[in-house]
Amino acid sequence: MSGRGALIVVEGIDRSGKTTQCAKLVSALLSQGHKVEVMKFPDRTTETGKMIDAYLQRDQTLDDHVVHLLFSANRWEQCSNMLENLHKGVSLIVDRYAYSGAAYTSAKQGFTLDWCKNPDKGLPDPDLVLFLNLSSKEAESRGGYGEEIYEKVEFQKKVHNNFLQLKSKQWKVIDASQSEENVHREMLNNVNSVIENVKGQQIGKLWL
Ligand code: NYM
Repeated sequence: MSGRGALIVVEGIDRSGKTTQCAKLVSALLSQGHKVEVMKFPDRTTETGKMIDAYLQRDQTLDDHVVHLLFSANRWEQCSNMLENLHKGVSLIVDRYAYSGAAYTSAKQGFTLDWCKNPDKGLPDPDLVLFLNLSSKEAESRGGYGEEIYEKVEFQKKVHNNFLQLKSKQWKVIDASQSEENVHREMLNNVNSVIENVKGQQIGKLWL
């Protein structure tokens, strides 16, 4: 049956397994015959993405408000492309989205969750958010964090709490401490039912 694609977002703190699971999800969906594409935010290939990348790698200092707005702009750049794909019946698996934007910036001093959500209001609203739930301690034990700017256990703990405050009815919290295969199966089951259910539904606007 034809119909629009589903917008599926995968969120979690650093090292919760998002990127591995997105790849497994896409290949499973493709082999089931679905039209599907994977996307990742930040998209480091665009002009805003290059500025974000330089900031994350500590090559460039930027005001925290500016960084936040760059991350949001980096998503808005893809908005029309995302809507076009969804209307064509392509489902999108998105590795991080506006929830990361709000959860990371609001872990910084002087930022409220409410302020952080504002620039992303009106983006396409996900049909499903798969939150890979892992404690910051457990995430750190997975081989340690890298060199990027937010990769510190205390900061990740705040980010984790912020994510949980953003939970809404489209969210499914997945225990990411399970085996890779179990996490995959749980994600795939949720995605399969959402792809079927959204076909006749309109695409909503995030946080509006
Ligand atoms: N990040 C990601 C933000 O701070 N705000 C955002 O809006 C997004 C999408 O960028 N530590 C942070 C989370 C990560 C870092 O992401 C880079 P990744 O998935 O490691 O490339």
